Amino acid sequence: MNLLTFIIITLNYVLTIAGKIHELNFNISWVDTAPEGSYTKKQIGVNGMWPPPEIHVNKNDRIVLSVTNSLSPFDNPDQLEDFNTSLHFHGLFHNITKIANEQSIQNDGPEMITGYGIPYNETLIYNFTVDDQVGTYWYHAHTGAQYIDGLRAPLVVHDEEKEREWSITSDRVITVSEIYKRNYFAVMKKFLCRYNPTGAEPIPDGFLFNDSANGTININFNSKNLLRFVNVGGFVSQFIYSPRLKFKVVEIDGVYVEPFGTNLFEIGTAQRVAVIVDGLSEKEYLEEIHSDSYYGSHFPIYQIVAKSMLDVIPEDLELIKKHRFLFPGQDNTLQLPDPKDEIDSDELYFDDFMIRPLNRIDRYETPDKQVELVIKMENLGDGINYAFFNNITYTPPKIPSLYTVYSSPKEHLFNSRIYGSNTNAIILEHNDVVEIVLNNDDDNRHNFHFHGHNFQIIERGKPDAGHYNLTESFDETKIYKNDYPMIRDTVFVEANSYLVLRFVADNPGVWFFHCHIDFHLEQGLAAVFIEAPDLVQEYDNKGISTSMKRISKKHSYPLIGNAAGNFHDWLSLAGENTQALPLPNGFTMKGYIALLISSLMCMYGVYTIIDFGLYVDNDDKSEEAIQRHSSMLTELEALIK
Ligand SMILES: [Cu+2]
Repeated sequence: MNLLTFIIITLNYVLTIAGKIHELNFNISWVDTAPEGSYTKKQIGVNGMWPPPEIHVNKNDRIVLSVTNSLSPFDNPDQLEDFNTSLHFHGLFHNITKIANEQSIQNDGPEMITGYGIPYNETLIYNFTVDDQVGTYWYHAHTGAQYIDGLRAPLVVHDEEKEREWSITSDRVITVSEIYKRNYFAVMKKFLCRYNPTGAEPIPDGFLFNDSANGTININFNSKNLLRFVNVGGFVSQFIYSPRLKFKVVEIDGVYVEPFGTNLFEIGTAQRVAVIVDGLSEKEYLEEIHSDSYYGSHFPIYQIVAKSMLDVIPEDLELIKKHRFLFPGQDNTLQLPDPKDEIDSDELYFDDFMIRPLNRIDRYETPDKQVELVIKMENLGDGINYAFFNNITYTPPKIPSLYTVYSSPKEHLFNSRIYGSNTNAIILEHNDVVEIVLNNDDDNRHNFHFHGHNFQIIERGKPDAGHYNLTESFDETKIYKNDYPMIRDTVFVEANSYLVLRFVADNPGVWFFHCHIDFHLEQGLAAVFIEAPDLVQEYDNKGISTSMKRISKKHSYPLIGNAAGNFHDWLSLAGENTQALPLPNGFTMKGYIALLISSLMCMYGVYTIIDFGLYVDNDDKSEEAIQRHSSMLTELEALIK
């Protein structure tokens, strides 16, 4: 090899590893949309378009994304005040320990965890590489429940090698979600209030498939179609059912799995399932449509809503939506048939527990640290129904937790106190094997997501299985169901049951762990893992980004201190944000007074009834009146006896 060839090959290699830089500008504003056709809704779009654009990059590429908040009340009369916004890149790790990658935890994005939100009329720059992660991801706002108004879209990291190996002829993303006719702030106002004491989740007005009411997936003869399903919704889980063409599942949450065939799979909020669908040959197609199949010439896909998650089901809410695969020459205006057999979503089941990752990773053995999180939903003194981990409902700190790590003196870094008493802050040592045990005392399913990590699913109880016995994990004779557990980044715990997850704390950072049912997150079902904060200081050492520094200066946002914003006395949490007081135990003074007044009113009412009943008109001397009085007296005497 001559020198020139060597240089070209080396340069090529370096460039491939370094990846391409994608410079993107997102101007975030209200857009008029009509996804279901029959009504219009103001949704949050990007550069005047809704849905926001899909982002497609390759392995090792860098994304430099400039985001401007233009959510103005002038464009949406229902918006009464300025709002922040933010973006989170769901499933990406932002690993700072690979120095050449120049990563920062700040790019993870959730407001008050890794930074402040972006105020109106301000611009923040996200700058990160996707590193060696590949597969199907998505991005969404991480400010309140904002993304249910449409600020969410797929983010795909292509793996050319794999796509070649699969010999795919098309590669598409399909989103599913729910839609509310009202904006998220109106939905949340009604949800989180004392007049909704049971915490009943808002019932969606409809369900979308690829952001419209009806979907068509064009499919060619002899094709191999990679379809990346993403549930970009904020609430319900959905089943995807194709009775005729089979799905071959190849990737789940950015993790390649041992391929398997199925006609049905479930996809909870934030989860991704990538499948390959083989287009038939023309001959097979003709045989199919001329067979005596119930479906005739149709190749339907049904989108089935998990109705058990809805507290009320309005009569006009369509819970099974019909879409289709369309072969060349077919008519997509023909009426699709209902599923052949009646479908009850309560009876559908798709078990992701026994799915095997393609790269088998042995189960992480005995944990170095076990974290139990007991889930419950309960009302606090303000009458609102909140969600709790270990009796604490996540209440955002006054300083983003990452800034607390950046600014803390070394001696306090590993003291969970500085991250607040109301944030469920959990400190992890570098490279510990960590086990999270979720014991769910609530009679709802919850769908948990961990930022910055995937986890192994070690155990999952069936509904109503009760708590997991914590000592089991340290029992060396314990027999596990799976030696190569499923790995993903978002997973369900069943109602009144348990879930056991394990991961290695090899990604220093400040990572949010929360229910991805957005309403439950807003109720406070969240914790923050402070992982190897010493290494965060060491590797993420450029500090707060220039664009955030500019915003903070203009808006006087504090950048140093503990959760309460204190930096003279780091252990003082005076002035921190805390949850509402508990409901009072028994009667308050106000209650006693109300009880006394209502008792008096009640006694007065009884008195007037008796008085009226025993009223005798002494002036009425008629025969009938005398008769009536004497029979009343007889009845009264009998009663007294
Ligand atoms: Cu939940």
